Amino acid sequence: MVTSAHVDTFARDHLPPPEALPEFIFELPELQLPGQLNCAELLLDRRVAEGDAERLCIQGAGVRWTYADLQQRANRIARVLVDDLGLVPGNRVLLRGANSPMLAACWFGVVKAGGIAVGTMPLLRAKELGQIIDKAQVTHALCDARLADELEAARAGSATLRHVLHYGAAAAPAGTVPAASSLEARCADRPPHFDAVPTAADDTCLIAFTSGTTGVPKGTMHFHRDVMAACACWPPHVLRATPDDVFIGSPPLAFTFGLGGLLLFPMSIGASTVLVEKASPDALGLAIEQYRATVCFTAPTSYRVMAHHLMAHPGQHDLSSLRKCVSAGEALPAATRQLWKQATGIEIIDGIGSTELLHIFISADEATARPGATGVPVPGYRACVLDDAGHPLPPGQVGRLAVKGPTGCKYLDDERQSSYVKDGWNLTGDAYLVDEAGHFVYQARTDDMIISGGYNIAGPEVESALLLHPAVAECGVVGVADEARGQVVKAYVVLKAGEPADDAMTRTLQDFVKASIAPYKYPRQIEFCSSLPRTETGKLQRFRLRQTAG
Ligand code: 3UK
Repeated sequence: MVTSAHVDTFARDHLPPPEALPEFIFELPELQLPGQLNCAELLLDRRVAEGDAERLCIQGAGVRWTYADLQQRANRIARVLVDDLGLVPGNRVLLRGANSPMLAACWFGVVKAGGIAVGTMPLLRAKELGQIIDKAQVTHALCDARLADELEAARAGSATLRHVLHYGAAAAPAGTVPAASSLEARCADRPPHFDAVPTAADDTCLIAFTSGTTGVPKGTMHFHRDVMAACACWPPHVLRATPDDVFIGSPPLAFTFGLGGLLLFPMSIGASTVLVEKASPDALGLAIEQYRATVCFTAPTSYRVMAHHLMAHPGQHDLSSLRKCVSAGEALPAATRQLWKQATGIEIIDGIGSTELLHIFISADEATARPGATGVPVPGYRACVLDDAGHPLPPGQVGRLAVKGPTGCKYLDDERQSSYVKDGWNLTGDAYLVDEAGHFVYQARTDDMIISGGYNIAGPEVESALLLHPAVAECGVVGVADEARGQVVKAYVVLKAGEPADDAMTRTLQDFVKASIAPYKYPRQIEFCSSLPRTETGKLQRFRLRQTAG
């Protein structure tokens, strides 16, 4: 008999009804998971029990923790949550902080105690935190002392959030938070033991809010089994890292790309991870060098900036420790793949994932990577391209990407479930085609397709063409309203330092695009700017470019 350990049944009560769920597939032998499991126990306690106690687990913020160190910290945090703050299994615990070892310990403490971790991006303000707290009915929060203010403002307006503890007060100005709310102080006299709550495989352990560029945030619920399924699919089949690898990267742990790549995946194989707070391309480059990191996760733009830097200042940085580089979050332009290979010799592993599916479901390893294509379905997943009526399209035709596998969309109490899931398929909102060789080729977000003079034009294809020009640092391409053509293609271009933003440059770039892709796709309008609007997870906010264009 499998029984839920959740005393607080909020998550189960707010799952989509069974008929609104996607189909789940568990065909791989490694996806035959037991009905009762706690993913924190499998990823942490089992490692310690099976001989990895003294192996290096997490570095960052001046610390080096073994698996046993992390376990003891997580256990003490679990004890404080349960004994001091009355946490019962199923309660939602908000986590707020930049990536750090302590944030990772909090995640494991919450999940071992049967709580549901609700990660939040550090830059969120009180209003956005308030939306998340209300939607997930958050009862507890663990927060970096330096980020206490906005959470305090959100708590003042919340009927559910009762308990907030802070960590890292030593790094914050004196008096920022009351001494009584120090998580470390409360942990100090706790026993370092805590038996993981024996949750059901389909008890929720995590609610990830989407980094969506528009609209009210959606909470995606993930079960303990989803975490183990994500660890069993892409990492061993595509990434193929080893226990000696040192993981590093920029995505926040509140973003499932970061949670998987920088915490769950390394721990699932007994490897180690580096959690750095500041992960701008410059800081990331320095950290790779400092920690001799071997596996890097970041967004395409970050690879582009790092590559330019490496080539402009040869010998200044030593990134020779790197072995594997993963790109996700948005499409990887062929120009960026090529640039990174020139700068480091490494073929990037591209992968498309989503918050709804937890992690990457289409990808290609170094050997099978093809410039301009994302890859093929990850073992464990199926994917196809459908027309608007939901029928599969033949190779070469552009339609909606549809995916199913062991993980899938489970929005928390949200009507948009029926837009993401149709006939058992997860519809990611991306326009794709499958080429003759079976590679999935990204076109655009379906709502970003530009229709100009009767032609369908994918903005990212025009961006990729522009990025190949040596004067272009970055760019974003959108459709803007036009009386004659419905829409015209407009490019926002950030030039490299010293390049002239004049009419001659406009014509040069237009001719350059016309020479490399179908001429009707060239940007009839080009506006030079100093930066592009991006989300905290590195995604270009095309809707903001469209607003600018009016
Ligand atoms: C886009 C990509 C082309 C695509 C994510 C890896 O990005 C992640 O999750 P989000 O919910 O966004 C999902 C959407 O982002 N996208 C992501 N990766 C690619 N487009 N090529 C790619 N390689 O529009 C997708 O629908 O923020 C990525 C792992 C976990 C994640 N949550």
